[in-house]
Amino acid sequence: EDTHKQKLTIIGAPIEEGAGRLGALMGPAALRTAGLVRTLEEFGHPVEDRGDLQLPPVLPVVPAVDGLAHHIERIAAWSRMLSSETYDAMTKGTFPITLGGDHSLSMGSVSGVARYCEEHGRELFVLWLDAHSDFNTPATSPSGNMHGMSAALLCGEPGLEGVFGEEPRGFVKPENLHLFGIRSIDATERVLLRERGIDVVDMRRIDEFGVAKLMRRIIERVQKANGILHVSFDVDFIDPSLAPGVGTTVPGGATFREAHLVMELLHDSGVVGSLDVVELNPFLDERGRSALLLVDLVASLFGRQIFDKPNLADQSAGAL
Ligand code: 6HN
Ligand code: MN
Ligand code: MN
Ligand code: MN
Repeated sequence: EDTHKQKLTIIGAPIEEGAGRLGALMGPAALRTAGLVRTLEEFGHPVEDRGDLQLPPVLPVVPAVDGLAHHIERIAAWSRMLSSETYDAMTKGTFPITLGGDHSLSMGSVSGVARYCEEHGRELFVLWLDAHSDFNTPATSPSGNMHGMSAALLCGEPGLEGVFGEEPRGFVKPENLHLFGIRSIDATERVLLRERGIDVVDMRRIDEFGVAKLMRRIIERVQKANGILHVSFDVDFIDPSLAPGVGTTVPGGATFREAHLVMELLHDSGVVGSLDVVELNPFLDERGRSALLLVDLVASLFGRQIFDKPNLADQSAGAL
């Protein structure tokens, strides 16, 4: 899908219980204050803002887990709600943008996208832009914080079945998950990532080969399969010197241009079908700079260009 004039559905998910520090619940509000909706409209997209969802008064009953999973009933309620929201948005032919809120929301948002893809015979790929691999389970997590478990849940790792219970859910094939920008992996995650053969594009690889080559490889896979790419954007993908508004900063993140280039390449590819913007914690931000940078990056994903894109068909020196 060319994301060009596609209708966008904004889904606010003020969820913070999946993280170790409070404050991410203010994320959707800060992104709106920073001009997210206005910016998307500037690029010609009709926007339907569904506002912020709220937890239902009665939470689902979740059987006890083997290990540690803080606030699993609340995460389960969010996941079930968000899964039907993104599923519904895609079924209506729109592009869902889920605003967080901590990264546990992707359990729901991506699950809904996966359900849609499965029903429509489209192959789903996921680009997980993050400092962390989010591949813990209750049995392996050192913190018990569920924002560190969302990628594992989506790939069907055991121990998190209670999040959806009998409710419909979708899955991501481990071979279609691309972690990108990674620089913090728990020892237990490392084992699981290797066992499952997950593609981990860590910062070392980005340093050596550059964003463009590494992104094209992923984009070409999606294009060849006529697939749909979901982008899950964790603020801590970006270097903390540029985006301090997040609870889990790790030094050595993407630079300003690396982050923009990822978004520009994604825009030009036309394969992106849905987006999460997660982990913005306005309580930790400095004068809104992380929120403003995120809005700017989203603008690049939806078509903002500095001037020209290079002609890939002709890479002779003159053409570059
Ligand atoms: N995130 N691996 C750590 C944990 O507690 O499991 C950090 C997780 C961070 C999660 O950034 O979305
Ligand atoms: Mn476009
Ligand atoms: Mn994350
Ligand atoms: Mn992270």
